[in-house]
This record gives sequence, C-alpha cells and structure tokens, in this order.
Amino acid sequence: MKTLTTQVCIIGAGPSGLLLGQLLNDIGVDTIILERSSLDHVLSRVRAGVLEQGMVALLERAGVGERMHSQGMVHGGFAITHENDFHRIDLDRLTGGKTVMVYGQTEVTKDLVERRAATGGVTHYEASSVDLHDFDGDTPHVTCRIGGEDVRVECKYIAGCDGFHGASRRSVPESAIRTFEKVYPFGWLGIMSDVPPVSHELIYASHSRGFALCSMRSMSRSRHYIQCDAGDSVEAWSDEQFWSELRRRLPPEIAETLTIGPSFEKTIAPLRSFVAEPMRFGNLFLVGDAAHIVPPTGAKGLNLAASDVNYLFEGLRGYFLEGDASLLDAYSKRALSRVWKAVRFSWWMTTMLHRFPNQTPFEARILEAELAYTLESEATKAALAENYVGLPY
Ligand code: RFL
Ligand code: PHB
Repeated sequence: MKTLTTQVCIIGAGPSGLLLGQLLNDIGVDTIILERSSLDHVLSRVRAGVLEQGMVALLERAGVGERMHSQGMVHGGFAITHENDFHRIDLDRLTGGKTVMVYGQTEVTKDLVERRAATGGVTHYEASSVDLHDFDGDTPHVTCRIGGEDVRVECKYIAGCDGFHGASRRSVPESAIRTFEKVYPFGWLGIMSDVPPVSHELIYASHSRGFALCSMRSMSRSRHYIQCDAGDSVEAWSDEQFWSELRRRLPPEIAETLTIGPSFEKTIAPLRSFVAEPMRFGNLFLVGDAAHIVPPTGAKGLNLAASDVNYLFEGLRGYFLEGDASLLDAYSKRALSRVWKAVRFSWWMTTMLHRFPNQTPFEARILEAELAYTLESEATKAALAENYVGLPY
C-alpha cells in the first residue's frame, strides 16, 4: 500500500472539487484530488450554462477568468413565454445592474483542469474503490486503487465533492444524516446542436404541451430542452421529433425563426430536489451535488456548488492560515441557509413553468394565476430577478 499525505483530500474533480482545490492551492494549502472517471470523461459531460456573479468572481479569484470573459456572454435579461405571450425579465433593471454569465460548465471544468495542471496541483483520475475512513476520529484517511496499486491518502480534512452518486455522503451513517427529497414526475430531454440560438437571450417557455427552454453556449451553438415523461428514453426521440415538439411549445413568431440542425448530444435528466443535513460530519465536509440537488429550472445547481466552495474555502483558510476554526465550524449552517433559498427558488420556477400530470383543475388554475401575477407585478418580477442573478454569499 502506497501512502500519500496532504492537508485536504478532495473526492471528485467536478467543478466543486476543482474550484476548491484551486483556491486552496493558491493560498498554499496542499490538496490531492481523487476522481473516479477519466479526464476525457470529465471533460465530455455537458451540463449547466448560467453562472451567477458570485461564481464568476470566484472563478476570477481562482485564476480562470480570462477565457470566460472573452468567450462567455453577459446576459442582462431572459424571456418567459406563456402559451403565445412573451415577457422579458430585465435582470439588469430589476436588480440594479446585476447580470449573469452564459458560459458552459464543460468550459469551466476545462479551464480549472488546465489551471490546476499549470500550478502543480495533484489530481488522480480513474481512482477506483474510493473509501473514506475515520473522518469522525483523529486519523481521517481515504483509500482507493490507482493504476492497479492500493493507495492510502492521509489528511486533516476530507472534502466530499463527488456529486449525488458519490461515496462521501454514502459513507456517513444513516443515523447521523437527515435527507429531504422531492422527485418531479417528469424529466428534461436536452440536445446540443451547432445552430445559432433563436434569440440572443434565454427563453423559458411555459406551454400547455409542457415546458421548453432555449439556451446557448455561443452564438453558433445552441442548447435546448423540453419537458418529457419521467420514463422516456433518448432513443424514442429523433432530432426531427425534438425540433417539432419544441416549435409547438414556443410562440409562433419565435418558432418561425428557429434554426434547426443535427444534435451532437442528447440526454434525459430526471428532475429532483434533495438536501442532506448537516453538511459536515467530523472532518468530512459535503460540497455541491454531494449534499444537494435542485431541478435545473432556476439554473442553480452549479452556482450552489460554487457558494458551498466559497464557505468551505473561507473556513479552511481561517483554520490553516490563522489557526481560527470559527468559519469552518459555521460551514454547514452558512451553506445550508443559502442552499434552502435556492431549493425554494428552483422548486417555485419548476412548479410554475411545467405541466404536472394528475394536476387537479384547481391546482392548474392556481399555477396559471401564479405565473400571470409573477409576470404582471414589478414586485414579483424583482423577486424572481434577485434570485435568478443569485442571492449574496
Ligand atoms: P459533479 O459535477 O457531479 O462532480 C462530481 C465528480 O465526482 C466524481 N465522482 C467520484 N470521484 C471519486 N470517487 C467516487 N466514488 C466518485 N463518485 C463520483 C464524478 O465523476 C464527478 O467528476 O458535482 P459538483 O462538482 O458538485 O458540481 C455540481 C454541478 O455539476 C451540477 O449542480 C450542475 O451541473 C447542475 N445543473 C445546472 N446548474 C446550474 O447552476 N445552472 C444550470 O444551468 C444547470 N443546468 C444542470 C443543468 C445539471 C444538468 N444535469 C445533467 C444533471 C442542466 C442539466 C441537464
Ligand atoms: C443550460 O444552458 O444548460 C441551462 C440554462 C438555464 C437553465 C438550465 C440549463 O435554467
């Protein structure tokens, strides 16, 4: 068995693990990242696209702002359509000058991977059988297999950044953890295609046939989603069927200008809300999707991962650089307070914009009134905008 030693062992090289690793690296705190998949696989995943200003600031601080600022797109608003009506949410005006950055998670990950390599950070890809030990005691360590060799990583703290299906949360005894979950009775079928986006801003479409979203990665690459049945399979949807269904959910004047083309990625994501409490167990901290999941409607998952990283980074910096553990002790409370507000916002957007099977006529009318009121009132639009650009850290 080979033994490695570090200050913080990070499980998972997704955006949470890489961002935390870089921020710590830059202040001289030593980290080792253990990632189950290959680097190629990590860089091939297509996920989020909308970054809040808090996350943009953290990425700048981690030294990866340059490509984001040159290739990402600053959006001062987005649209919500309701059947054939079009409403613009002017984020800039409603929030007093705040905006979001449209820049793909895949690109964020790539920038962080490159920066870690350039600054000498250690990441072990294809680390299998990752197992966490004694995080409640004095000798926290992680064991795994890397390149056919058994490895033991000894550390002071473990950061569980290994996503919803990772090993970290599962290694906590059930009696020590409380979970909250809501599974929505539909999914999102998403495609990526090299066609220009239908509009220069995102369009969230609420329609009697179901929800749809027109998003983008650049002015020549578009990302579209449609609400689909929970049990649907990707094979059941040809590109033609996808585009035709999307068109039907958009107001005609928008549908007419939609450019279609072959998809080069097509996946179905289930929609769920999930929170695990607390987010700290002794010397183990859960971060990002390892601790919570939100449905993508509010564009909050990746951004929540970033705010967790911010709180944990502040705590670890206090401990390692100043010998002060107070912010580390406050991690779970600070993170969860922001997490629940984003869980609420994501649930609200999802409920208001989707069609639910088995909805009673009463519930359907209430949700119609909710959407109509939200789009009519300056006060509710301001609340929507404030949450969409991201609550303060
Ligand atoms: P990740 O990205 O899942 O990374 C976890 C990493 O851990 C590795 N891993 C392990 N490593 C070692 N040992 C194990 N046992 C391991 N088990 C797993 C995995 O291989 C992986 O590399 O979690 P992280 O870093 O917390 O990041 C979270 C975000 O990825 C996620 O919240 C967002 O993608 C959610 N999301 C969106 N968030 C937004 O803020 N804005 C959006 O617009 C947005 N759109 C989306 C989304 C998620 C989607 N899907 C597919 C779920 C759109 C979609 C379709
Ligand atoms: C995306 O571009 O993938 C995206 C954008 C906004 C969302 C969800 C996903 O709310």
